[in-house]
Amino acid sequence: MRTYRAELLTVAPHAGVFPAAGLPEIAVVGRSNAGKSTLINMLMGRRALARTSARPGKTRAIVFFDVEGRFVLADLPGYGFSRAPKKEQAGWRRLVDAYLGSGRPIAGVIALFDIRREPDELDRALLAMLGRFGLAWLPVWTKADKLARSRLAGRCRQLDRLFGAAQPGVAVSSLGSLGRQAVLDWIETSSANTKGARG
Ligand SMILES: Nc1nc2c(ncn2[C@@H]2O[C@H](COP(=O)(O)OP(=O)(O)OP(=O)(O)O)[C@@H](O)[C@H]2O)c(=O)[nH]1
Ligand SMILES: [Mg+2]
Repeated sequence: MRTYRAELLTVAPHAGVFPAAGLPEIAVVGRSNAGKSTLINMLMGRRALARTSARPGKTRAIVFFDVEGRFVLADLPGYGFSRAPKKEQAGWRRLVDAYLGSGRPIAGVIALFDIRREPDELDRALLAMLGRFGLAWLPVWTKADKLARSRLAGRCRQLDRLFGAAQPGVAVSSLGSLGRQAVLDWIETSSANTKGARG
């Protein structure tokens, strides 16, 4: 399996400390605990590049990774952490709005959803936000290993209908490499089609 040379650039709790924009960026978004940090590790073929946690709400900042000087992965904080106070949820929105609307060269957004969950109003609000900023997004159904094999294809079709994305979603599991190559291909194509801020 190909692994990637990726390194931590910046942990940014607010827009004032975003790294200088340069390379095309791929943002990873989703509910708290959906598996964003785990997916980044799986894609990069690295065990502990991005910090993961069984406790939701771990990542409260945007974590930027440089991947081989070719593109940037941005691990966005999760939404919908039910015990987070209102003030913190407002903080989430401000940070994510600032990032998505920053005019940085965002090549695409990987939107993660737990394959077992039904979409709710928070998911719809996120998708509305992506639409508002005109960003291309790839749906990714996480934790596919939690579902019986026989139900996988049917569930993916059902989620495709429910989310109504421009393209079918990719089922992934961190226990193996299910979906890994499809997501990597999407990243490579999206970032190749986006000019970085420095041209
Ligand atoms: N079985 C299984 N567990 C997974 C998978 N992906 C993530 N998990 C588990 O789900 C939990 C949350 O994963 P994280 O990657 O930390 O989730 P996150 O979206 O980054 O969470 P926040 O940073 O809190 O927003 C961890 O206990 C992971 O081990 C998967 O594909 N299969
Ligand atoms: Mg995380």
